[in-house]
Formats: sequence, structure tokens, C-alpha cells
Amino acid sequence: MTTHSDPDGSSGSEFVVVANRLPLDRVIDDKGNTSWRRSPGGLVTALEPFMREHNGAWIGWSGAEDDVPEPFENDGMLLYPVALSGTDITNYYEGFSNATLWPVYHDSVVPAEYHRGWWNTYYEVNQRFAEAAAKQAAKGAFVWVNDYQLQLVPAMLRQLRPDVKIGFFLHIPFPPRELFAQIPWRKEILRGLLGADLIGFQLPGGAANFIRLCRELLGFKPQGNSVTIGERTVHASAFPISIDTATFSALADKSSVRARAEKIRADLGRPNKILLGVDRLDYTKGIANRLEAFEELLEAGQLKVPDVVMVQVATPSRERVEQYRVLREDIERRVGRINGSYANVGVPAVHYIHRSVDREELSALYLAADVMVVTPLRDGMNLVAKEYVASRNHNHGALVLSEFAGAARELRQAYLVNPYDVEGMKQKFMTALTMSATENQRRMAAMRRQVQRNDVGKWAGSFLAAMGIKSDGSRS
Ligand code: GDG
Repeated sequence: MTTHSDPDGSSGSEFVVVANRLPLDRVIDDKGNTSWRRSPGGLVTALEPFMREHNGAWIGWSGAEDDVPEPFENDGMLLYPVALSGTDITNYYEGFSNATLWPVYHDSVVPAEYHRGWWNTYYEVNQRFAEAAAKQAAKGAFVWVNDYQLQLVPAMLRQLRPDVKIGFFLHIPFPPRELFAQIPWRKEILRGLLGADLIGFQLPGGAANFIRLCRELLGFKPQGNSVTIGERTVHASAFPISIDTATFSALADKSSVRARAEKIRADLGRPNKILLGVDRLDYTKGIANRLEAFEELLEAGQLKVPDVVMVQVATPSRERVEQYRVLREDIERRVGRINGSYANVGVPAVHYIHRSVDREELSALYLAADVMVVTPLRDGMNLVAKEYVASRNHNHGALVLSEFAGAARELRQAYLVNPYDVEGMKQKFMTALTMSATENQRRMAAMRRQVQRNDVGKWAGSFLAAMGIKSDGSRS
């Protein structure tokens, strides 16, 4: 078993993942007993098998306030919890991560807030994660740091442990100078990231924005996508993330899931067409825009309930952040208004589910839906779009996809929309709903080939390969 490392890294783990959250959620039952449940999500799926096989360590927060379980082993992987106090959660997580960085990295679709106190805590918490990684990494280990909550960790870790190799992957968009330059601590963030050997982005545009900022704000002279700092060269590249395609496809083929999909259609009154949205309840996801398009189509009589109904799963998210509370009220008011005007008794126009559904239910919804509507205002990738495609084993169905989702670069046969253009979106909804089955099958087959060839295993493998690590864990 891998345990704590000595301070010089003479024991410890060869592979260390650092992420805001652990890959397991702590579950506390009514009697106060705690257990750990695997949390869903692309990163966990992508890295878990590799990490378990290579006795890797995962450093992250348990998700609860002041909760500091001892490091523990789970199926070959060492889990190393990092504690967050109430103030840390308010300032680092809800504040700087989700009310400063999240909006500014997503086109400032709501205004970002800048508070020095939030920044100070972000700095301190990043230092805590870096120290945990420094303690846990074996000599010369590979440390993979993830996402916008931990952008200072690469440089902090390099300071503590110059011997380790550091990769960083950003799951959300990296903004252009015009937005990034607002951040009062912009140089500190760039320098934080530059502590890594390799910085991965979802799209080439993110890497290009980063390189341009290194030139213009820090005065470096990048060569292509590389920045040389003294003896070190830092590379910035795109690694579009994906899903466990085979698992989504197999789930959709299970008889229990197929039966559940049938039951969903029956419960909805056997409409001719079902539109589906599945999102965290986040203002970047464009839920209001898609509801507006749907409402106008009902209003114009182009769509009629119960021929066509919409199901919207909106998973609760960041509920203590003010903007998310405002969003929830707005969405629920819209759903209420649409149903007030267009629902029949027992047949809502929009079936709104404000909770998380389990994986089988999600798969059954993907299977039941004729048109998947994914209309974010900005999204790093959007895994829901890929999951829908992977679930359509018989190539039926259509995907309406925002051109502002990273996934739009790969899923070219989707009905691409600009979510700000309500008229354009209405037209695309109608096209997707009325297109011939043959044409929709042709499109879906092409998108399925895309997600089959480019699954999450390939994503993780290509990042590791770019770090000089082979899939068997050896160094090239
Ligand atoms: C960030 C970036 C990037 C949602 N509701 C339920 C549920 N989900 C699952 C989906 C999907 C995941 O959550 C959401 O992933 P997305 O990619 O759509 O969006 P973010 O959460 O914003 O993710 C994004 C991603 O990181 C990865 O790099 O693609 O751009 O913003 O897997 O299926 N799962 C279950 N029940 C639900 O109710 N079981």
C-alpha cells in the first residue's frame, strides 16, 4: 500500500491527481454513519482505472465543511482529503472560484465580482493543496492538477518540489485578453499556471489565448505554443475531453433502461416528439434561451402540446451563490408561465426536474428523447451532448447544439445554433423535429463514430503521452 511520503519524496505515489473534489463523495446516513460513494463525472471515469492500477494518489476536498478524514486507501488508490473551513468555502469556492473566475472565463455572461478577501483565501487554499501534493508525490512523480479552482498550484508545487513533473488541465474555457485582463490578479494566475510543464485546454483557442497573454502581460517571447522560462519549457495545447462512450452505449442497451424509456414516453402521454435538456442549473447553460424559443413556438402554434413536450432536468448547483438563486427563480417562473399557458390537465408542456437523477434514469431519458437541446452561452466542452450521442445505439434522434460549446467543434453534424438568436434557434428546433429519419440517422451515425473514436480513455492517454508517460505507466 502507498502511504504518506517522506518530505523528500523518497516514498509516496508515482502518480498524483490534484482536483478540487475527491473522486468519492462522503455520505452520512441518518444515524451519523459515514461511507464513501464514487462520484460520477468525466475526470473520475477517465483517470480512475489508471490511478488504481498504478497506486496513484488523489488529493481533493470531501465536499463537507471542516471535514478532515484521515488519508485512506480505496481499491488501490490513496485518497488524501484537504480540509476547507466555512470561510474557505465562502471565499475560495463560492467566491473566487464560482463568482469571480467562473463568470469571467465564460464570457462574463453575468458580471464577475472582485474581492481581495476572496483572492487571499484562494491563494491560501491553493497553497494547502500544493503542500498536500508535495507531501504525497514520490521523487520524480507525475502530478496532474485540475481546473480553475487550482490555477496557482503548479507554481507553488514547483517551488516545493522541483523534481516532479506537473501537468495542468483546464475544464472550462480560457478567456481572451479582453476579459482576462479585468482580473486584478491576472499576472499571478498566469505565473501560477506556468509552473506546469504542460497546460491542457479544451480547445486550441484557449491555448492561443493563454500564449498571447503570456506575451502581452508577462513579456515572454513564446515560440509557437511554448514558453521558455530559464531552463524550462512550458507547452500549451488542446486536449478535448470526452466520455466513457462504451459504458453509455451499453447502459442504453440494458433491458431495464429500455423499459424505463418506454415507461417515460407512456407517462408523458406518448407525444410524437420529446425535447430534452439536461444541465447543472447554471446561467452558462442557456436554459432560459431554450425555454424562450420553445415558448414562442407554442405561442405561434408551430408546436402543440401534447404532440411535443419538453423535459428539462436541472441539477441543483452552487445554491449558496446569489446568481444561481436568481437563475433558479427565473427558470421556475418561465416554466410556470409556459405550463400556465400551454399545459393540459395532467400533461405539462415542460416537465421540470430540479434534482439529480441516477445514471440509469439519465440513460433512459437520453433514450426517450427525440431531440436533445444543448444550448449553452459558453461551455468548455459539454459532456451531455456526447452522452446523448453515445446513447443512441440505433442512430435515431437529433442533437441541437450551441456553437459556443466546445463539443460543437467535434459534433459537426449536430443542428448548430447561436443561443442568443431566438429566431434562429426556433428554426433549428423545427428543422430537427421535422427532418427525415434518414437524414437524422446519417447525422447521428457520423457523430457516434466521432465519440467512439475519441473517448475519455483516448483523452487521458494523449495527455499522459504529451507528458512522456506511456499507458502502462512507464516513461518514454
Ligand atoms: C465542466 C465544464 C466540461 C448532469 N445532471 C445529472 C448528471 N449530470 C452529469 C452529466 C455530465 C455532467 O454531469 C455534466 O458535464 P458537462 O460537461 O455537461 O458540464 P459541467 O458540469 O459544467 O462540466 C464542461 C466538463 O467540465 C468536463 O471537462 O465538459 O464544459 O463546464 O456527465 O451526465 N448525472 C446524473 N444525474 C443528473 O441528474 N447521474
